[in-house]
Amino acid sequence: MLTFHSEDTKKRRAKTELDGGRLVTPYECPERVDIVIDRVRKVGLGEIRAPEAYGLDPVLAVHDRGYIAFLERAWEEWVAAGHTGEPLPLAWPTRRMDSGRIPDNIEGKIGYYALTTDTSLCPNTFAAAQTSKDIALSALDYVITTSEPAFGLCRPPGHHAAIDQYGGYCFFNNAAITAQHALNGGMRKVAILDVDFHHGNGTQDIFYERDDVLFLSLHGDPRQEFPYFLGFDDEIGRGKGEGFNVNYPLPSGTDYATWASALDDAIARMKDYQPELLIVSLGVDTFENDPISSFKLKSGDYLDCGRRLKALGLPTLFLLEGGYAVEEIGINVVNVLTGFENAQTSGDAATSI
Ligand code: 6XA
Ligand code: ZN
Repeated sequence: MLTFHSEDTKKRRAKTELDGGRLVTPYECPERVDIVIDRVRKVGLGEIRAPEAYGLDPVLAVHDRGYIAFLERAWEEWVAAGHTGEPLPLAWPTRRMDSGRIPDNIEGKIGYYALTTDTSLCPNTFAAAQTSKDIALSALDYVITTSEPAFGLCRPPGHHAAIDQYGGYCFFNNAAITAQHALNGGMRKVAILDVDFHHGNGTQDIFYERDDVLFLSLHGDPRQEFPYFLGFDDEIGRGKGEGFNVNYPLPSGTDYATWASALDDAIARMKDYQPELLIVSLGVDTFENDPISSFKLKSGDYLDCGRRLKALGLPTLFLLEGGYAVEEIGINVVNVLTGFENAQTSGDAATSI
């Protein structure tokens, strides 16, 4: 399987994340990329290619123009205002505070466009987000041209990024950008399967009223887990999109047997939908030793996950999302990909290892 990768994704190197009331070194760190690419090389997954540049049009096809303009200038504006630390939001248009106005002050703008306090802005964040989506789009074009699967080693991740909000380490929604790009290129139906530990609230937001993208997400129950306010199973889409948004909130401590039965349900729904393309938001923070999550998947389980996905027989694009047990992230990501590669097209997909 081809991997699309660029060292430029490592140019975002934030120093701070607000976690448990303290400023810590961010879990979503550039070293994640090194660990994954080392594993891709070690197992000989396949050729590693650099991305092409796609510009901002595919981003503006799913994100708000004002939001993208804000992200492009935010760090410069923050520094020009005399600040020396990394920006975290301070005030939001929360319930009963939403006048619909966007502040002029950069601190106010950050509150307007931020979803969470965990994600600091820093130099090169916009450049890294651009490279991340170029990786995703290059991998998409390869999948469309060849019908072969591909892996986009995206960083920063994307699935929390909503139409006009960043957070949860995400700025551009890579899965949504590629799905929309595929539709604009002539496809009629795309499925996005989000297997990251956290609910893909951003992807849900972007396609919530649409029937040309089936979005399915397996994740920690939002009553207990970030992002807390979306990801419930009664969020099924709205209007034309009703029935095309499927959430599987799962309890803390979920093991592979429970997780895989939700995956099988998602696979059955995708079969019924008959998409022309499968995009997998591939987070491996479902791993038992992940530092910020609470599922109990083991490294070998990711091979089986890949095998089950292969049974769909669809052109498939894998895009990296979360996963922070940095020693094992490479093994776990690449296990999904090799499990997929090595499976028969049909037949043995449900066999456990
Ligand atoms: C709060 C948790 C952020 C989760 C980011 C993630 N700091 N999303 O992995 O998939
Ligand atoms: Zn996650």
